[in-house]
Amino acid sequence: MIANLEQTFRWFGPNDDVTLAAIRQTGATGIVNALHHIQPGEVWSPEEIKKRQDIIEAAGLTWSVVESVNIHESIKTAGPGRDEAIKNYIQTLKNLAEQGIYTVCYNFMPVLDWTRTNLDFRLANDASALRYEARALHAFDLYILERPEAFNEFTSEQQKAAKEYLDTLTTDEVKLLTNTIMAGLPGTTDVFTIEEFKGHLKKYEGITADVLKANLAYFLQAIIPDAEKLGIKMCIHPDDPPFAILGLPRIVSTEADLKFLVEAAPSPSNGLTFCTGSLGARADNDLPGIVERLGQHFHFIHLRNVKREADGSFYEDNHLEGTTDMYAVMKAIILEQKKRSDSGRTDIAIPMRPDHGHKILDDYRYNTYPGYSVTGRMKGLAELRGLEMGIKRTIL
Ligand code: CS2
Ligand code: MN
Repeated sequence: MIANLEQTFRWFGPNDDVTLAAIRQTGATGIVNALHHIQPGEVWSPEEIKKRQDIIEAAGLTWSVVESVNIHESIKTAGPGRDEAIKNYIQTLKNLAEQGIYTVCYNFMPVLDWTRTNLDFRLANDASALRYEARALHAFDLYILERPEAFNEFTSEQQKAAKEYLDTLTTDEVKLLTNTIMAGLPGTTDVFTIEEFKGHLKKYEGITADVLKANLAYFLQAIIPDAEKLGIKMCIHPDDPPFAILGLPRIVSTEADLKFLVEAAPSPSNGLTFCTGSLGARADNDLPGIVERLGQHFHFIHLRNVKREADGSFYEDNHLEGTTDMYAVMKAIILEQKKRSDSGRTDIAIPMRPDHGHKILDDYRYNTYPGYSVTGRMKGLAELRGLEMGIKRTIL
């Protein structure tokens, strides 16, 4: 029988309300962690890495994946300090490899990380989910951020829907929407002010998707030779949501983007994080097909589901429900594992996490990062491991 996917859980470090002891009870064996207190562009020292690794191992778990070593903005914009930031990035990779940590996730989303408009969207059973509502994002862009170009980007129908939506919001709700969209990096509670965000947008003037792609290729060509020597497996996380927002380009959203990326610096060290929740928010992404065609580059897998709506909105659904056919995705992943095994590759137990989960049951007692409840994620993980076993026993 072919090895199972490695079951992992994201942990935000000692300040996370979800303890390692709790994570161990979910059945996960691997931890996905980052040193969130170190700023992008700075080196993760061997001491800091070791300190965190010791905490994880003392709980009987393994630090399997780093998510993320974040990319400094100067690398994305090709701004001053880029080469210094790249040098530091490589040093961080060396320090991680020395501790035996080899899988490194990152993303190339300008300024923002993932974006939602509602962090407490209630489903029929009162579970709380994350939601991206197109008209809310448009309302923010047009009338709160007041980005002039937005008026040319949206149809008059979209503008009308956005205005009507905005008119229903109270002052407090406008503030909440603003803070939700302006959230900073995962693992922080930072929120950009409108002025700060406008300052960032300015730095992206003239940075088209093609320019951003060239900057990503520059970064990869600079780091991948070292990563390969170190045995580090880089795996980029796709854009969430997988389309341009707020005037910022996004370039890791489609199968063609993923193909460009792996071809920009061909190497076993230049790989992908396959996130079904992110890629699945686009109707033109064929997820099982992506596994079939690009699965050999996967070093890390995020499995979650979204329910897509006609206007580009979506919410995070139960892991086996929603628009993505999780059975077909899991089956394709298992066939990829088989291919690896048949060809003598040893990386069969690809680390997988349930990514996000709903807030259910006791989750309301914790103050967790949005999407990172313990019980909701455990439910997702439990469903996924059952699905994996069922398919493996049936087809292999
Ligand atoms: C999540 C993110 O958006 C997602 O799907 O997995 O928290 C993700 O971890 C970061 O945006 C990028 O690594
Ligand atoms: Mn993800």
